[in-house]
Amino acid sequence: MFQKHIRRLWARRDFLRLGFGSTASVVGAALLGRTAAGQETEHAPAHDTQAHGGSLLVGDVDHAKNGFDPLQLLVDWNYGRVSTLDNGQTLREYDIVAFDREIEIAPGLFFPAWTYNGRVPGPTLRCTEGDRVRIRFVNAGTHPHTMHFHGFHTAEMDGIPNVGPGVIGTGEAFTYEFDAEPFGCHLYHCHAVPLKRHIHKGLYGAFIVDPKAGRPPAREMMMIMNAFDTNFDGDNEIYAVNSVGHEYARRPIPLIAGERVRLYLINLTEFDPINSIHLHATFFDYYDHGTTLEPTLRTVDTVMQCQAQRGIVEFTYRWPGQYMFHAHQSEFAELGWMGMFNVVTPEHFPAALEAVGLDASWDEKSTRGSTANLGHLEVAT
Ligand SMILES: [Cu+2]
Repeated sequence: MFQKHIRRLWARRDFLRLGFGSTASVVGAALLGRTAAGQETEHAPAHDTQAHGGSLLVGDVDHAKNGFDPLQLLVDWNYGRVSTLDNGQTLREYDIVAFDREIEIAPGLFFPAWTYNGRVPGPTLRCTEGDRVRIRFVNAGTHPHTMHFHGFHTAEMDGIPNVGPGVIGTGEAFTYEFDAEPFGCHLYHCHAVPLKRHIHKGLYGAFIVDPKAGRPPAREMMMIMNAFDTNFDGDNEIYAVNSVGHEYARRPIPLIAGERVRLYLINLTEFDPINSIHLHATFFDYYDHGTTLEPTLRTVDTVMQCQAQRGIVEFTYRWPGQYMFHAHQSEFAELGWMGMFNVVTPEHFPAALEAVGLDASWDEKSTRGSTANLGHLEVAT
C-alpha cells in the first residue's frame, strides 16, 4: 500500500519534473496550476462533483484532439465493408493502420501510444459467426507489429513472430484472413516482442463475433479495461475503461430503467494480473468469453478477468438514479477505473444523452444489436 501511495503522489504531482515531451509539459503545467489552486492537499483530489465521493481526476480531456471519445467508443461497431462471396458467404473487409500517436489519458496527462487506426482501443471489429473476415494491416508505426486474433484460424494467420508472415515491419503490410468462429466476445492485439510493451502501448481492440441467430435485444456497449504506465517503471499510474480515466464519472453513461444492457467486457490491463468490474445496486448474468448463449454465472455483482479474458455482462436497472460501476480493486478505481450510469425514464433519455454530449445516433448505435440481420450496413473504418 505504501508503494501505491507513493506512486499515486508521483503520478499526480511529479511526472512533470521528469518530462514527457513538450505537449505534456505545457498542458501538465496547466494541471499543476489547477492542482495548487483547487485541491485541499496533494493527495486528496478536489471535489469536482458530488456524485463520486470526490475521488475524480480534475479537469477535462480534449477528445477532439485525441481523435476519439470514450462515450462513442462504447458503441462504435465497425462492421467492415460488406459483400458476398461466390459461395454465398458474407465477406467483411477491414483496413487497419498501426501508427504512433500521443493520447491524453487523464486531464493533462499524455501517453505516447502505439495505435491501431489512431485510437486506443483500436476499432471494435464486429461480424457474424461464419463470416469471412479480411483485414488489410499496414504498419505505419516506428516498430514491427502484428495483429493476433483470438479465434480459430491457421497458423499463418496467427500474427506471431516467425510463423507465416511473422512480424510486419515498418512500411510493410499483410492481409489476415479467416472465417470468424466461434461466436463470442473476443479480442485482437499486437504479438510482437516484447509482448508486454506492445500491448501496454495500446495495440489492442475488441473482436465481437455474433451468433448466427443473434442475441436478445439489449442496449450494447464495448468496454476494454486498460491502464497506462506513464513513467515506464513497469507499474500503472492511470486505470480506465476505454483509455480515459474517470471519463464515465465525469460524463455518466445514459441508460433507461427496465431495459436490458449488455456489456462486451475485455481486460487488457498490463502489469497487474487481474482486473474486475463491480456494478452497484444490481446483479448481472455473465457469459465467460461470450461463447455460450446461456450464462456461465448467474446473479453476481462482481467478476474478475485475467489479461485477455473477457465476457458478456447482462443486467437491468429497475429504478432511475445514478449508479456507480468500477473495478473492485479500490486503488484501480481511485486511479481512474470508476464510472457512473445515469439511469432515467424514457421521457428523460434525450436530456440524459444531451447532458453528456450525445444524441439520437448514439442511442441508435447502442441498440442496433448484433450483425445478424445487418449485412447491408457499411461502416467506414
Ligand atoms: Cu506491436
